Amino acid sequence: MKLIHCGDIHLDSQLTTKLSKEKAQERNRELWMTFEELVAFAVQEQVQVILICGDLFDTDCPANYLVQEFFELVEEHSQISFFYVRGNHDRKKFWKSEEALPDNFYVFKTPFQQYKYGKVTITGAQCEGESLEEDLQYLQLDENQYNIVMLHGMAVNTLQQDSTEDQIPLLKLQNQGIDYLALGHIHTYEKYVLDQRGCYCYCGCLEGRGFDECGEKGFVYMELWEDDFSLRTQFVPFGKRRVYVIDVDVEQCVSSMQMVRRIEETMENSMVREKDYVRVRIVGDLPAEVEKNLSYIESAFWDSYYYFEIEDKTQYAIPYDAYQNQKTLRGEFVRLVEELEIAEEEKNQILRFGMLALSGEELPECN
Ligand SMILES: [Mn+2]
Repeated sequence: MKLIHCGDIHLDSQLTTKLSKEKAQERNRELWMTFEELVAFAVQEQVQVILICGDLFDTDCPANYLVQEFFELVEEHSQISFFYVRGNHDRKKFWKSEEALPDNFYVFKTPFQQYKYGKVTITGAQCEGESLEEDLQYLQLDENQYNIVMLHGMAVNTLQQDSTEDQIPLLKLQNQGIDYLALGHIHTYEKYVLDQRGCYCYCGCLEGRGFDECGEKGFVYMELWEDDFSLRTQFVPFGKRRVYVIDVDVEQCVSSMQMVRRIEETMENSMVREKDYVRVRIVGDLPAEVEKNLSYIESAFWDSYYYFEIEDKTQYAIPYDAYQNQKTLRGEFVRLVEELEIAEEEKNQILRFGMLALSGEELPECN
């Protein structure tokens, strides 16, 4: 039997913090198209079951047309069974009545409701705040079955009282007969041992949408042999675009133009493709008088990538020692700032602007 474990598709995302309205719309269509492609992959590989582990939609109230398209896609593929648990982003049901759901779309109306699929049992529950721990009393698995459990939330060893996240108490899921705990919520693929019998796995999201979702995203392709319950899983990188954060050391650069050149060199030797999201983090120590124009640097790359931004992590290297005994205005200023009880980063900014002012330079815009 072949299955796909996916989740965190986040259809109908805002995406406007980084992208223009038009691009955000385009990207939202891409999120949908990638999901369609996942279903096409399932057809091609003769997958029988698709597990969707929450956050199918980014919102409690997704656009009608998307809900319609989703159900149409499900109905068009009656040979595939779709199982779905809701996540923290799509906590509410996006259907009007359970009777109207497609026959091959399965939801868990009561905690840990079970569906039998030959020797395979698929069970799941919605993680809604504190309820999961109580709901665990309803988890009763037949150890002669291959047991897949679907949940959405943060797997923890001990429950944190002050956490606002949906927490999955891992220790209480051990030795319950679980073979594969299919999880959603963490946007990166991760797979671990649960107990002597089973494993737990986050499939990650299907597409990166922001800089907290770097690298390869995709889904888990599962092949299960029902005669001996052996399982082979494989993470399948998917999605149209990838998100990268790349550090570029600009320490020896004395101008913005040199920084651009340095970034170009780094990008040429990277895996980044034109269609990707890129954040270049410039790092290194710079002397105070270096000309550094972030918007100039950024604009040099705007047309080369789907999205490009610069994050400035450079430090102005102030040679404190050199000013230690200097009886000059500069010496006095450096010593004064050095003694201030403020964050190093703030000191650094003050020193830079001060040194620039003392050399008669015009001050760049400061926040
Ligand atoms: Mn989530």
